[in-house]
Order: sequence, then C-alpha cells, then structure tokens
Amino acid sequence: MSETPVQALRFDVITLFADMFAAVSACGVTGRAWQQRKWLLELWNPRDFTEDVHRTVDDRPYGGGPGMVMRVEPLEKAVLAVLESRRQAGYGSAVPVVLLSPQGRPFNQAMAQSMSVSEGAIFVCGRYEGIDQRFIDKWVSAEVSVGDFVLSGGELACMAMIDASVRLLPGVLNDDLSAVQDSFHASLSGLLDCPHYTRPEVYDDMPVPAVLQSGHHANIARWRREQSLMASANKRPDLIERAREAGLLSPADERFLASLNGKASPGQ
Ligand code: 9WO
Repeated sequence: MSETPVQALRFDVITLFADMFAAVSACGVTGRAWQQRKWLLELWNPRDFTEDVHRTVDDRPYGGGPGMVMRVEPLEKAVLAVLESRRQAGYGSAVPVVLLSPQGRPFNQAMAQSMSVSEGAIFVCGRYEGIDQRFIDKWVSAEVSVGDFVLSGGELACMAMIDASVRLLPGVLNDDLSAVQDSFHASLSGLLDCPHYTRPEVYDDMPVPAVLQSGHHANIARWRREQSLMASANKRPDLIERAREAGLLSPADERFLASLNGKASPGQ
C-alpha cells in the first residue's frame, strides 16, 4: 500500500523547452487547476546547470554518427537541484525519475491514476539524438512511452502524462458532476466511449439517434452501453477480453456481444 500524499501533486520537469509547458499550465482544465494550486509544476533547464562559457548541454557521440547526445553533468546537476527543492518543500524522497522514451513501458490509464494520487514525479525530457546512457543508468527509475513513434523530444509525451493525471484530481473536471463523471468513466469498464451528439437535431440528413431524444433514461443507458460494446468489439477486441477477465461484463453485455457475432459491423 502506498502512503496517501500530504503534499500537492508536484511535477518537476527537466527540459530545454520550458515554454511548451504552457499547454498544460495555462490552458483548459489543467490550466485552471494549476491556477488553483491543485497541482504544481517546476521547470528546470539543464542549460542553467552548465559551467562552461557556451553553456553546452550536448556533445558529439562516441563512436561517431549523426547528431548530438545530451551530456550527463547538466542533467545530473538538475536532478540534484530538484531533489533538494522537493526536500525543502517537504516532499518525500522516493519520487520516481521518469524518462520519456519510445523504449519505455507503455503509459496507460492505471499509471495516470496512480500518479494522480502520488506526490508527483521528476520527468526528464530528452532532445537531440538521445541522452548519455550513464545518466539513465544512474538516475532514471522508469522509462515510459506514450506510443510507438519518435518525437523531436520528450516534452509532448511528458505533457500527455501530466494531463492524464491532473484531470483525475478531485474537482478538476469542469462540471460540478465530477463524481457522476467518475462513476460514468468507471461504468465504461475500460471499453471505448459511446458516440456523442448535440444540436442540430438533423445535420446533413443525419438525425440524432431517436433514443437519445426519448427521455427514457434506462433505454439511453442501455443504448450507450451497447454502442460501447459494439465499438470495442469492432475496433479494440482486446478491451472486451480485458473487461471480461476483470469480471466487468454483465450477462446482458455477454448476450449483446453474442448477438453481434457473425454480423457485419455497422459503420467505420
Ligand atoms: C529516440 C529513438 C529512436 C529510435 C529508437 C529509440 C529511440 N530512443 C529515442 C529517444 O529516447 N530519444 C530522446 C527523447 C531524444 C530525442 C527525442 N526523444 C524522444 C522521446 N522521442 N520520442 C520520444 C517519446 C517519448 C515517449 N513516448 C513516445 C516517444
């Protein structure tokens, strides 16, 4: 069992591109939550931890080849400064040092959930062709990927993780029904979401499904569940299997799925 954090969720990000993080600290629900001090963001530039006149954070790769590699010393000094700053602010010392990397463990909702109830993390965002392996070996406790593609740097991946965690904090989602919202998300059982509609009632000869205008809440709930099951069975059968193994599919769900078998999938 992990300790309930006393301190607010705090992310320390080591990055050459601090400006990018306005996307999470100044925009949308995460921006409002940041203004309300529901989570804290500290940005650390490795360039501020250089000693040479040119403030170099990169150097040529041993063994040759194209591009540059991030040097150990500025990154290590940045990590040490973060650890000291967090200690002074009363944070625990067991904070994970997370490197965003395509070689990392795939990020998922369960990781976002556990991060949101923790004291946060230290993120290291690489640039250039990569980071000197000795920094990773000495300081990085987890490598995490947000997908099988290569970015220009770890920052966008880092912000995806921050966004996914912060929106789970109590009171962050904009409506007063966040408790309802939470149970709604839990009720998805890890399946894909159902389709959503708003006005106009008819757009380009496409009407809003009649059931959604019926006012019959049980029928609406059943339609949404079946849409989720159908979309998941068609596009992500692995999610159906996972929900089944977790005991999250009811007998009615199983009957509906059985009724889909052999039928062509409507749409997409
Ligand atoms: C780039 C790369 C390319 C092919 C095979 C392995 C690789 N590792 C890296 C890498 O770690 N690069 C560093 C961070 C430096 C250059 C840009 N970086 C990066 C991180 N690109 N893409 C990511 C990333 C992070 C998390 N999820 C997906 C991609």
